[in-house]
Amino acid sequence: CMEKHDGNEDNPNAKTIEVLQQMATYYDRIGDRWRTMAYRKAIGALRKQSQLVRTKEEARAIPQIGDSLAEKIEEIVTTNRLRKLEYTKLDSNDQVLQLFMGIYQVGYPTASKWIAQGHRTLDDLRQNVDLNTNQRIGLEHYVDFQQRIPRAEVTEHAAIVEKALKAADDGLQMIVGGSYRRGNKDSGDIDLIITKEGASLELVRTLMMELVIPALTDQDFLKVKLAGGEAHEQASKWHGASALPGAKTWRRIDLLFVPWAELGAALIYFTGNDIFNRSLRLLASRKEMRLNQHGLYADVMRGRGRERITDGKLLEGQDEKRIFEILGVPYQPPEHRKC
Ligand code: DCP
Ligand code: MG
Ligand code: MN
Repeated sequence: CMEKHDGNEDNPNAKTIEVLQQMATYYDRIGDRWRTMAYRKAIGALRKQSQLVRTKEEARAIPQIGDSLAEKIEEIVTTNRLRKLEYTKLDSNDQVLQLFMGIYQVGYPTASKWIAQGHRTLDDLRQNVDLNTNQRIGLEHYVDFQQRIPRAEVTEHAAIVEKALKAADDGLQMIVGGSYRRGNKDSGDIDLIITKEGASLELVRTLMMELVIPALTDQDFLKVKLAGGEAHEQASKWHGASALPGAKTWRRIDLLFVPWAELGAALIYFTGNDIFNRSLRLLASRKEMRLNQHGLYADVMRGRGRERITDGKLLEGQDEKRIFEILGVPYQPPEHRKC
């Protein structure tokens, strides 16, 4: 990944970093943003050390590392393992947590609340919890949404959408993004990036919301809307479920509305993977630039607390390759964008 450009492969703290990374991944998965951040900061700081950090005192001397992480670092170096990580893997509540978090839009707070209320199975939830509409749909289609979608089926869904796009407006264009664009043999959902040459977001959204989505719903391809469409911050997406004609299995589908001027930045964002995106953004910020799904910007003004005051000057939004070029990174084809 991008980290390779930092030349840190032979770090003396490689083992410690590996263990801490597993903890960070765990906390990230359960949605504990605070601990995830603390671990990531510590990992970042350890990467910069030229010596092995052995004791908690040595670790504590590094500003980004607090007491509790310092103790864990000493434990890893002296015992070559971390008990906390092993307990974490064995924790049976964690398995229920994972089961519940597999429901569409159910995150750590909701899942852990249900566990605290004594629920342990999907049937418990069905019978005893007052679920909202999306949670109910997510639960009804739990098995569907958990299944990987074979690449060939993603292609078929995309072809149906493409046909509806052309019928609504000849100029509408579609690119299959996400794991499919990275060349994966199966995907968790179907990510379709939709744009039109020269068009604003407003135009793409109007065509989609007024023509394409109603048509695809009428022909019974789109089954249900889960999010998107109207409210301002959701204006550029439509999340829902689709099924091939005659098929019983519903698939998760994300339609992403993109103005022509932002296509390159949107392609990078929606191709991922998410870790690749994070490392590319970090690289941009190190070069005093900012990358998001709308574009690459320079001269971002920041206040005293590093908070952003202005977006800065747009350097590039339209051309995906040009964004890599300005960042000074060799162009990575989508198949290489896995970290
Ligand atoms: N994305 C991101 N950060 C997130 C969520 C998404 O950068 N927190 C970007 C990168 C993803 C892309 O959006 O590749 C699509 O998101 P998906 O959740 O659909 O993930 P993938 O398509 O990569 O994988 P999957 O096969 O599980 O759908
Ligand atoms: Mg996807
Ligand atoms: Mn998606």
